[in-house]
Amino acid sequence: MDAVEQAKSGRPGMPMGMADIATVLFTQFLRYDPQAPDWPDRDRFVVSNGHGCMLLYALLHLTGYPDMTLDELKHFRQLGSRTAGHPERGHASGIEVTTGPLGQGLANAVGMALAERHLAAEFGDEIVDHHTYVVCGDGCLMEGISHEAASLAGHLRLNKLIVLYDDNSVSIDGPTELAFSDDPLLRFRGYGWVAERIDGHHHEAIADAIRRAQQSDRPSFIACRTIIAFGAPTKAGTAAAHGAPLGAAEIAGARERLDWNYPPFVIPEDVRGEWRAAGERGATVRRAWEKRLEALPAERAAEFRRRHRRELPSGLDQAIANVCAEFREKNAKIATRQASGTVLDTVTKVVPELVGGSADLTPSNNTKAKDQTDVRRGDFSGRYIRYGVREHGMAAAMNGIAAHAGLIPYGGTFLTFSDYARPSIRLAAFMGLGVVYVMTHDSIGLGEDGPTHQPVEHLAALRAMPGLHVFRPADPVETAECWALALHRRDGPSLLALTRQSLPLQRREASSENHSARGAYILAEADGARQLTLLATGSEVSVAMTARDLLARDGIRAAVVSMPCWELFEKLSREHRDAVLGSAPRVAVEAAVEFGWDRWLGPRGAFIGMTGFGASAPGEALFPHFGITPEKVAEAARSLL
Ligand SMILES: Cc1ncc(C[n+]2csc(CCOP(=O)(O)OP(=O)(O)O)c2C)c(N)n1
Repeated sequence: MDAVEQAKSGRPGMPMGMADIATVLFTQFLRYDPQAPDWPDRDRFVVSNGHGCMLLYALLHLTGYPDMTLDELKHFRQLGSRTAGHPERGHASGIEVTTGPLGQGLANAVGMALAERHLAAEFGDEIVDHHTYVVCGDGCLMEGISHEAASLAGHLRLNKLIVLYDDNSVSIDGPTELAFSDDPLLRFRGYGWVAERIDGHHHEAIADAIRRAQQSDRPSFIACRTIIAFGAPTKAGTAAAHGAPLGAAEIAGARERLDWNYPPFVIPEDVRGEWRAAGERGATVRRAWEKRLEALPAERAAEFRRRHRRELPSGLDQAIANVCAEFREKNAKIATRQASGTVLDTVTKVVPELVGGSADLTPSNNTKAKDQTDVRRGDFSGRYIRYGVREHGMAAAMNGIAAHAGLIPYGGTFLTFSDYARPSIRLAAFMGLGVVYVMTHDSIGLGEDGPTHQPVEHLAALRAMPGLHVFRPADPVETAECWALALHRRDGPSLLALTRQSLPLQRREASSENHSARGAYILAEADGARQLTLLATGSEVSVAMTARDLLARDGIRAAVVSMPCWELFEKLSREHRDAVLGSAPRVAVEAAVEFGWDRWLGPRGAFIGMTGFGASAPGEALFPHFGITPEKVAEAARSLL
């Protein structure tokens, strides 16, 4: 309450209401070591109700995390402090994931608990055996994502997942009864969890419930009845305490009620000593774990360590080169989704930490490699996750898997449903997690499913997101290259937009260089001095190539630039970009809306693409219907000369 007061902003209610729960958890149960915060077999602790982050910061300080100094607490919510307004992964050790958008943390925790079970199946319980604890509030449970996450966790019986729900019946608008009359216990039991309600201010009751949860064969949901802003004389139990500093009088009253006679930011030595002792408990457990890791066969221990350093195995690049050679040899005329499936068949063999999945579109997304088996309740050794029709839950779980470390998650759906996953994609970008999205059916080219399924604004929307690499490969070889780039990118997410329909092979010449790594490159230079530059991505690269031929027949010299990844192209030097784009007028073609293309078109450019939603018809009929043809590109090009 003092830190919030000092910042003149923040949420004191949750930290005061959940302090008892957190105290029991951090002093009696949670396995952590502030001196080795990234110790792989630590318990994971996620604050899903991230607005209550001052609780986490206080715990990290009290238990002795070196980077969470008292000064950081005093600079809550100030520029450059580790104590941001919501917990941000990377700002301080002990912050497992960025939370704030309600419900995300709970869904991340499902991914963490899943990663734990999978790695335990692979490396043994001696090496991987930890719990995932989550605190969440009413808001997390009201959010739809909590349904997807809890339903998946219940289905898989992730019994080492323990949720402590801040059951305080208050949110921002007032008492939760204004908008919320679910019975969360019934709801979670319905998902296959064990659920109980306890007094969240009664230390023994909390400890007993956690003990029961640790023994459970199902995930556990513990509704802890609490009073928001516990101790505040007039604001406790009311929405007034949720989101604003309490004020001097209320704080003075709380000090009196809680019998706390110290000035702000003063922690008496005996209190600090007890907390530090709790923080030191974990060191012995961690050292014992390190001995067990050392006792593994050297090769297994090295593999475990490699994974946790987020280092790729050496065979990946050769595997990609082999797939590219195979595509060229066969002159593969296949859809890029199919090419992606072929790439996965190969790379999953050399990258054992790759765990795939799809939101119930496996046969369409081509996400399941030949030798992958399903992750199942009771047997987590498989490397393919059936996420069910839960795009948002899948994307959030993948964030949890990536944040957990030891595994690289990828997951598929239709590109149009990136909207259903977007809040979690944004958090992956924010946290710098190396998640890979396999998003197929990337344009009107998908055909008959019609405009609900045909993305038009999605590429623009995804490209607008800082930190996300959006790849739209033009053929099988580019698809393999883009996969290599996505896998090598261990500090941020990548999205592959892939076609349903077959495409001709564009990259026939053998080359050891990954052309897509430049983001955009000259696929076909003009025969002679360049008069025009045609820019295209994905399936429209072949449209541009045919347009180039049409123009050549009229003696017009055009180059085609394939642009599989704008974000990588932007990273090149200006000179390099200028050399690719040239100074001739440009025409861009992409079966999507124009939004964003102006930056590449220059003052004299033209765009061929979509201006509204698609239509239901075979894909081959839709391209001419919407005027996305070589003839239209050539016509636009001629008009610029
Ligand atoms: C997705 C999302 N929507 C809205 C908000 C804004 N918000 C922050 S806290 C909150 C109310 C949460 O209520 P509860 O979980 O009961 O928290 P408590 O009042 O108990 O602290 C809202 C709407 C948010 N952070 N995330």
